[in-house]
Amino acid sequence: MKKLFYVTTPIYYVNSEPHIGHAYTTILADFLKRFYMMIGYDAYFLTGTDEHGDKIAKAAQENGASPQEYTDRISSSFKQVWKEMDLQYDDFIRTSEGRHRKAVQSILQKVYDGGDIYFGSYGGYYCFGCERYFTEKEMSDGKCPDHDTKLEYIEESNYFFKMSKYQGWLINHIKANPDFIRPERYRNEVMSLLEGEVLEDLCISRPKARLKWGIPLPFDENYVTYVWFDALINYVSALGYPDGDTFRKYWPAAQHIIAKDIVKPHGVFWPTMLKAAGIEPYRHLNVHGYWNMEEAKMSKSLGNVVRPVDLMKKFGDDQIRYFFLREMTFGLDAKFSEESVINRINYDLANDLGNMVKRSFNMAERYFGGKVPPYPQEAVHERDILKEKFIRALDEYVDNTMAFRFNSGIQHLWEFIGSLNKYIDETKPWVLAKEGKTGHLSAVIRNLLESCFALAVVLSPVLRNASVKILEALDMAGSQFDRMKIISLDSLEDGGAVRDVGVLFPKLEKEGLEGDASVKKEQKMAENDGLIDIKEFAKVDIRVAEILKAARIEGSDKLLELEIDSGGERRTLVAGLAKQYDAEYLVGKKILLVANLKPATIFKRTSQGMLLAAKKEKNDAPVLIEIDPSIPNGARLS
Ligand code: ME8
Repeated sequence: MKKLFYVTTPIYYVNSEPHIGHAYTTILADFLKRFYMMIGYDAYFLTGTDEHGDKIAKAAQENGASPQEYTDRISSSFKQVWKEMDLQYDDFIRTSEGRHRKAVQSILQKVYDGGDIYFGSYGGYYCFGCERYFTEKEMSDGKCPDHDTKLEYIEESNYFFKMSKYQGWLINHIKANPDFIRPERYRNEVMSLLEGEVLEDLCISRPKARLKWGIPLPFDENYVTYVWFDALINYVSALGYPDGDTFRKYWPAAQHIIAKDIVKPHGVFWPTMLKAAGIEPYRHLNVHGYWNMEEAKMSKSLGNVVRPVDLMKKFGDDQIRYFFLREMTFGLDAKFSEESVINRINYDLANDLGNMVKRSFNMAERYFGGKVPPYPQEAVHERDILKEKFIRALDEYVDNTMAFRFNSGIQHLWEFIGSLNKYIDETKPWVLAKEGKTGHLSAVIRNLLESCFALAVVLSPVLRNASVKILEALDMAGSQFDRMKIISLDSLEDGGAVRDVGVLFPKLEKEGLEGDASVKKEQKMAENDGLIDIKEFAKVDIRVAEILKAARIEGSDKLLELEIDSGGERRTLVAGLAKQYDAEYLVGKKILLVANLKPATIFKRTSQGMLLAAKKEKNDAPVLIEIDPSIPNGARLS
């Protein structure tokens, strides 16, 4: 039997049109579904819309429509956007559907019958944007930290779920399953909510006198269900809870994806609700950071919204998927700008991958008349070297993707692409051709074509179009991922077709590096031994950042843990500066950060980048390179 994978996005509120934050999470889920299917799983992908509650009722009223008319309209615009972006969910759940209402009422009744719901009265500070009460500890200056609006004190009689009863169970469950909530920072966030104090019970109803738009409580018609208690149940109602086959099949493999805004409902409310209803917990809660636009969190209320379809039309489907997966470190915030999209397209896609493929195909055309050359036995060791590199890259890609470290996974494939470009530079096929070394030339071109094929297969969940183009040009469209076959780098037929692959990723500022020009350029680069091209330098993303906090790391006399602001994004760095700098001295300093360095784990901390320091002699203490404080955080070295 196939292994199973069930991925969900949050169900989005229908009080506004979809924006790129929604698109990001939904693209991730679509990518994961395709990825898991590629590696042989039976995968299921759910998304949908969250349609009840104060917020939606108010939005409908403002739009002069009934809640149902209004939610029909916005819900279908979500569906339309996902269709235009070709995001292939298996089901789309709407909380106003009958199948959902039935499941919510059945869970409420079960929990009520189990004695975990009671009637009482409560007064507390409420955010209408989040539709939940805030504890003193969670609010800032009497305001909601997410919406920056004043919290309102509300007191009324309602039904309560005994969440506190399951607090101890949840703490133990998280301890026993350390990756239940990941990445670690969000597990810590939930643990600090759980371990600090006794959880307040959850108010799960709203009086109908105040709000009609909701699911009536099965045991009291005068109340509707609190929107979060209703919404979270979508993850099981869509599968046909309690006795649907789809529920039985996929629920044990459930993985939720959310952003950091809704950690508490998913990390605390939901698992305790499941426990009280006698349903096993989900497998993983995967939490990503925010895309920030121009220093501010992108949100409906702030109005700086980018339409996902426009973005895709402007830059291309593969390009946007690649950008989203590659640019954000899962769990951390990232900055969205057209400039960073263009950089990824020009450097990673056009230069690294696009040129490598183009050069390989052009050389197959030029030297072998557009046919796959045979593999001469005398050059077998070169294939073995590439095979080893590819196996390492593929394993890292698979492992990191399964652990939700998408950028690291993809980066490993790009390292392999880098080694293919280097292979061309070092073997210099144009020289082999001139010197008549046909056997070696044939091996080099065959290795390159085999590598292009293998990359096209493994990258198909990300680069849906380019992947097909490469496979079609090799007459291999429809090729399945078969690890053994792919890693053999021996999948093509001698004499098979190598057609023109076209320009896979046009550069956005045309610099024309095609055909003969690219070969000439490579020759020139190879002659300039030791020197790097400006574009290679530009791959290193060096930014100005500010040190916000600094502390010594216990157990090390060299290391400091720093918290830095790299322009609307916070990161942790581990730096070997403790011997020469006091932690306090560093706070407020502006430094240079290598922002696109692979994260490294040092003393159990994940260091997300490297700061630049200089030393004259090898054994000198490094001196921090400090930057003029007037340069804004996030400014890139250029
Ligand atoms: O919270 N960056 O719905 P919602 C990245 N209905 N992702 C973002 C983002 C940003 N700037 N802004 C939004 C709700 N998102 C509830 C969920 S689930 C049972 C109920 C994404 O429309 C991200 O996935 O406000 C975030 O968690 C979600 O949209 C919130 O969507």
